[in-house]
Parts: sequence; structure tokens; C-alpha cells
Amino acid sequence: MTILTIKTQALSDQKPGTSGLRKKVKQFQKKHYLENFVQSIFSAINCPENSTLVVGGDGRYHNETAIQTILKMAAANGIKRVLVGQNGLLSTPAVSNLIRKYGCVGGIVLSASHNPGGPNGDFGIKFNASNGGPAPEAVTDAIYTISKSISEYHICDVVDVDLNAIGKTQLDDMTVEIIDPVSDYQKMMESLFDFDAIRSLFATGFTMKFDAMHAITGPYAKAIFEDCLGAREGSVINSKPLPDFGGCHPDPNPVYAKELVDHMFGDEASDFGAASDGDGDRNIILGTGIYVAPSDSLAILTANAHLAPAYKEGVCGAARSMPTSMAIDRVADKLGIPCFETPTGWKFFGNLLDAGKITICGEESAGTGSDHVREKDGVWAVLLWLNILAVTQKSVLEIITDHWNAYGRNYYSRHDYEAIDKGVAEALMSGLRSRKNTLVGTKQGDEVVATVDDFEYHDPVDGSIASKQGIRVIFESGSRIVFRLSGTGTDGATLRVYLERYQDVDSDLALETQTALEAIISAADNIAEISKLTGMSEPTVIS
Ligand code: G16
Repeated sequence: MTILTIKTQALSDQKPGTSGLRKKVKQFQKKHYLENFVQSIFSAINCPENSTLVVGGDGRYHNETAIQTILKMAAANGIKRVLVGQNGLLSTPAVSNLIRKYGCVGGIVLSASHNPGGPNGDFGIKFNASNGGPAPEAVTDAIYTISKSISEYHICDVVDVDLNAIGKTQLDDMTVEIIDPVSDYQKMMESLFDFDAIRSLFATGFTMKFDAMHAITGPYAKAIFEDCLGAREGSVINSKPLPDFGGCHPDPNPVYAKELVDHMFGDEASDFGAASDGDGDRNIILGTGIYVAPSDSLAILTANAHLAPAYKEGVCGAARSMPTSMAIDRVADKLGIPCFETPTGWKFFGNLLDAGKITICGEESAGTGSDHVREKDGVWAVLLWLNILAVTQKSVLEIITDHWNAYGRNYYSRHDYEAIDKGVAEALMSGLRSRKNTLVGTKQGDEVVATVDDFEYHDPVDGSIASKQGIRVIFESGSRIVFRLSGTGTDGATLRVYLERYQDVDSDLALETQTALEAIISAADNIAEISKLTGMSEPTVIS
């Protein structure tokens, strides 16, 4: 086999964001663009001999082309064996599981998660380390540093591998193993949850609707919910992964999962509704006529995890990203376990999970997970909910109402202002930073600002520091506003404004969320001058 060494030009725009490198497909199609980044990964990780790598993606446009290139480059960079999902398909949590189960050096995931796909959409690539989790900052920084000075990459001159045929092929010294994307993942789920109890629940006529959003979870959901657990045929909708996600936006929020939301609020609503995103790591949960805010879902799962076999001994600790609502803190407090606050990005949970400091963690952005893998896991969250529903024999509405009655309610919403000019977004954030001190003590409507800070995380395991992770404005009442710029968008900048107000058990817990947050919403505009600086009078997405 011939290994070619190809001359290339270093680039300055390959800094991984919140979750890997995400760019327009057209950018990735430019000469050497993908190759530069992949070589930077291989050079940064310095693979030990006999390493196995996992490769797969969410099936979006450019997935298979990118996989062929990665396989040829893996062979040229001395990898011994690669596990690839059939047709190049693997969900992000399934990759995490495979890395851990087969002791791999890591995995390469091709996905831009919830971002739209297709020739004019987005593509992405991220490296997961040998613990199964997103590469920590030290590794992504090393990849970025190499990408800025790279001058050549290595690739084997061989024909493409047939990604459709399950089995083994040789690319010279490297074995490529095409595997069923679902079976290892399904086995793990069966080991965590009470499948018999969930089967009995469906046998009573319990109905569910799962929206796979034309993305990766379709095959997983069909196999697990319908074929194995007995949910009615047709319970999983939009189940075939499509390269352009059917022209839809595979972001499971009330705006983009409209088909599911309309169904759950309609006359024929199912008992339980859920959706996942492009690469299968996020989830949203609905009951008949009710949407469960992701932060509430995280708190409820933590409070009830002991009802599933895997967590019957209880959870040892919990964690949430900083902008996620503090509902889970109240649960942790009651359980007498620590609750860690990390920056946005799943990679920050990795050390806590590896060190055994937490069992469960999650984020407002619809990600929940546990120590079973090192990624957030959409199907896992749905199964934990089903397990809880099966054991308690309660409806989603009863579970959430019971929860608020026990802990009070953290009214919570995120307002996104998408596709803002980058310069304007940065000016808005630096304006906030410069006004940090003068804001303290000011009156904003009925609220008085108690503290303002720029969140900085000190990792309790390795001591690393992540600074400038978002501006927190905390009011004397305990209400909060957090401002930060998204690290996953590809169109200009996205400003995220996270709004939270706590109401204790003796107050009105049944307000409409935006109404409950009205005063905080106008305070946010006043404090950050959003409409003045962006010219936008409303957010583009409210979740
Ligand atoms: C990624 C990260 C999450 C983060 C989310 C949104 O999720 O893994 O930790 O919450 O992006 O990040 P941002 O607010 O910076 O856009 P995913 O599902 O896109 O990989």
C-alpha cells in the first residue's frame, strides 16, 4: 500500500468550539480542509501501537465522504483497527459506549448535532478520548495549535471501503470492521433499565410518540421502543436518517419539534412524547398537554433515578452546566449529595464522572446523561423516564406536579438571538463585562442586582481553569440571568440569554413560563441593551 504525504497550507479557523469543529458543508468540501483537521487530531493524540478507533456519524450530508477520507488517513497514521457503524451511522452516545467497551484510543464523530444538514447546511467533526468523552480542552487546544502550523498530511492511496457490508476488510495493516450501529448500545440499555416493567407498561395500552427528526436515533428507537419493548408500530416517527434531515432542523425544542409538540397538545395526544437531535445525544420530554423543561427533567431524573436498576443504590453526586436551572441543586441538597456547576459543554463533566464524583449530569440545552457513557444520551433519558413511569404508574403531569410541590419551581427559559453580527455580539458581551461592577445594587423593575460575575470554573479533579464562561447576574431574590455566546453556531453569532426565577412550594406553581419571567425578561434587555445593539426586538428561538 502506498502512503502519500500531501503538502498542505495551515489554516487559522480550525479552533474547536463547544463541541468540536462545526462549519458549513461547503467549507469542509474545500481542498485539504477536512484532511488538515484530521491530521491535527492524529498528530495530537500520538496513538499508541495497536490502537483501535471508532468512526461514525449522524448520517448527514458529507458523512460517508468524510469517513472514507478518515479511514485512509487512519491507516496512514498507524491505526490498527477501526470500528465503523454500518453505512457510517453511529449516534454520539453509541460511539462513547463502543470506545469504552472495546478499550479504544478514541473515536471520531461526524456531526454538527442539532444544526441543519444538506449541501448548504452544517457539518462537524469531533474527537472523543479513550474515556469515551469529548476531548478535554488540553487536547482540543493541542489539535488547534497543530492545525495552525501543519504543512503536510498522510493518506493511503487505496479504494473506498464498502460501508454497507457488515464484516471485516483490510486496508493494508489496518482492519476496518463494519458493525451494526445499534446492538452494543441496546445491550447496554438492557443492562441499565427494567425492560420487563417497561414492556408491561406498553402492554397496558400506554402510548408514546418519539420523534427521531429524520436523524440518527431512528434505528435505535425503532429497535428498542417498538421491536424490543412493544411500543405500538408507528410510535417512532421520522425514523429514517436522511442526509438533509428532510429539510428540517434536528433540534429537539418546541419550535423545531413542532410535529411532536402539536401531537402532544392535540386531541389524540399520546401518554408520553420525546424527541432527540441530529446525533442522538439530546432529548426533550413531553406528557399529554405538557412540555417538561430540560432543567426540570434533569432534576426529576435525579430525584427518581433510584427506581431504575442501574441506580438503585442512589446517585453519588450530580452536576449541571452553569446556565442550567438550579432545580437539580434542590434535589441534590435533599439527597445530601454534592452538585457541581460546570461551564457549558459536555467535556467538563468527563473528569467528574471519571473520578466517581457524580452519577448523573445534564444541561438546559436538552442533554442528560450518567456515568454509563461519557456523552449525553437522548435514548437513555427517554428510557429512564419510561422506567420511572412504569414503576410509579403515574402520568408525566403527575410526576412533574409532585416534583414542584415537593421542591418548589424554578421557572426557566432560554432566549436565543441567532445570526447576530459577530462584532455586535462581542461588543454586547464586552459592554456587559465592563459594567459588571456598576450594575451591582441597581434596581431592575422589582429586582435588585446582588452580584454580577464572569463565570470561571476550577476543575476539582485536574485543577484546570476555564474562564469567561458567561456573565451571571444574580438578583437579591435569587432570580438569575446568564448571558453567553453560543460555541456551536456557524452563522454569525448567537446570543443566549438564560432566565430563571424560583417560586417556593407555597406560591403559584402553575403560571405560564414566559409570564412568570416577564420582569426578568425586560431586565435582561435593559441590562445588556439587546434590542438597542442588535436591532432585534424579540429572540429568534424561545425554549
Ligand atoms: C453541545 C455541547 C453541550 C452544549 C451545547 C450548546 O451540544 O455538547 O454541552 O450545551 O452544545 O452549546 P452552545 O450553547 O455553546 O451552542 P451538542 O448537542 O450540540 O453537541
